[in-house]
Amino acid sequence: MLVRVVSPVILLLAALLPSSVAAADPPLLEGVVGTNDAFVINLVDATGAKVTHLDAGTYRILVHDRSAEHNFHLDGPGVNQSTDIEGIGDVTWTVTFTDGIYGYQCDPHAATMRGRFAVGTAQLPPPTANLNGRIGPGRTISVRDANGAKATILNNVTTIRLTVTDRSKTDNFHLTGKGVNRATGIRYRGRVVWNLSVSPGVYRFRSDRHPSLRGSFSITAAGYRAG
Ligand SMILES: [Cu+2]
Repeated sequence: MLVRVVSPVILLLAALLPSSVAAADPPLLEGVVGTNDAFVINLVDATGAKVTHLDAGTYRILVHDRSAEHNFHLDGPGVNQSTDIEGIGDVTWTVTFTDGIYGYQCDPHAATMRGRFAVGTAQLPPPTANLNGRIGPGRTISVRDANGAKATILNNVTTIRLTVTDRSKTDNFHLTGKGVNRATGIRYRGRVVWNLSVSPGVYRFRSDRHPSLRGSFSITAAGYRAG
């Protein structure tokens, strides 16, 4: 039989430590959702500033869930805590954040009631992605990022500023996806800039004249609970 033995010396040392050292409280953050049933969710630090980046470590999260229509759901690496939708009241969670992206949201209204922050070495990507679309010269079509790399997966992007350079008189550049359906004219040659609101999902681009000229990229929303 295993017996856990605690040294009397360690117990004595613990008793002699000043309580401020032995029991330092983790930093306090405050989450608020649904004040006056408004569709507003927020996470702030001790100064009242919206949380966008935190050092890795342990924190206390005091959540004020003020509405029976909304909840507060905190999600990310090693953390998944939420209040009831119907329930209201205050609750304090003690959580440990590690390097990565965390999100908070109201589950029934996650499309609009959400926020996110980065911890440790992680950084939030800019919510606007600058991309370059190109059709022609010749039978070529592409969408590339500011560094010239092919756009494949864009994480947590909500808007895209897409500069389209159309160098073909016989093809156009046509982008489709959730909330987006934009095209240049087939005979048009020139440069246009589209500011697009995008949602998680696949966006496809093609020439309407030559459907084999096509490609796609995806928007993802890591740090948020799906649905
Ligand atoms: Cu809600």
